[in-house]
Amino acid sequence: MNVVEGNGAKIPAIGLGTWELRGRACARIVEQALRLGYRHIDTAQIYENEREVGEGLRASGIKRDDVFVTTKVWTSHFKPKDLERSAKESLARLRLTDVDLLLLHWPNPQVPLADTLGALARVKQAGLARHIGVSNFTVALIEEAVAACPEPLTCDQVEYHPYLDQARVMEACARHGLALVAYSPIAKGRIRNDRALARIGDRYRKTAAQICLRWLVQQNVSAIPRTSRLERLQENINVFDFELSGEDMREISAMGSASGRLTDSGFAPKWD
Ligand code: 1BO
Repeated sequence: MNVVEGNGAKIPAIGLGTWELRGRACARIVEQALRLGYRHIDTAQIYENEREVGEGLRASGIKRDDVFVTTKVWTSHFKPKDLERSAKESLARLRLTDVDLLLLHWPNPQVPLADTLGALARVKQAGLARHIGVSNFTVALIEEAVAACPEPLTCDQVEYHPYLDQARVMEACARHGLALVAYSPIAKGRIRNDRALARIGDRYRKTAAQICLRWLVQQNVSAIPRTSRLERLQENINVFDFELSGEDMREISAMGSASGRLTDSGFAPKWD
């Protein structure tokens, strides 16, 4: 299996993102993904689907230890007295005794970061999470988190695709041995209509989405495309039988800009 390493963790290079998947449809696609060969499922408290992710996992018949499961603590549970309880609630919904990776979902300036990271490290030490990390952290926050966390951090999970330049975050991750995990890796579906990527795809007999995912994998990034469609599940994981040339890699990287973000972070806590 192709994996991306982050401070001791081996994260499968392609996973299934479950943001905005709910109910039966979520359980079914998780089950189908695992049956197709996916070994990495990403959920979060705020997605309100941890229960269904656990159902899909059990229905697939794949052994728990063969699947890399990530969940994320929402910002309203960042006070040390809340964090462990909230992690245990996630495990109860998933019906698991631990997760492979537990992330702080979004920076929360209202709680001192060192306090939250101390609590996150204790959750790991208690055996509830095999690895811990962060999500949506900027370069400055990665530096602060690495210095403050009593346990090694495994990754920063951020929005990343060809339209969004994340070079500085990638450099910060590499400096500290963190993996970068990309959410919205096909830019909420926009990549599927990208003419430049489709043109590159013609040369490799691959779709624009596969070119995009391959571009991420070749940068040693783990990508978690979301889909609720079986044919797209198949398409998204079929990216390990070809290699993009250096020239194509550079052409795709040149498409990105600092203003390419698509995620509305309006609901996340505000900095003063
Ligand atoms: C609110 C969800 C952003 C990606 O996890």
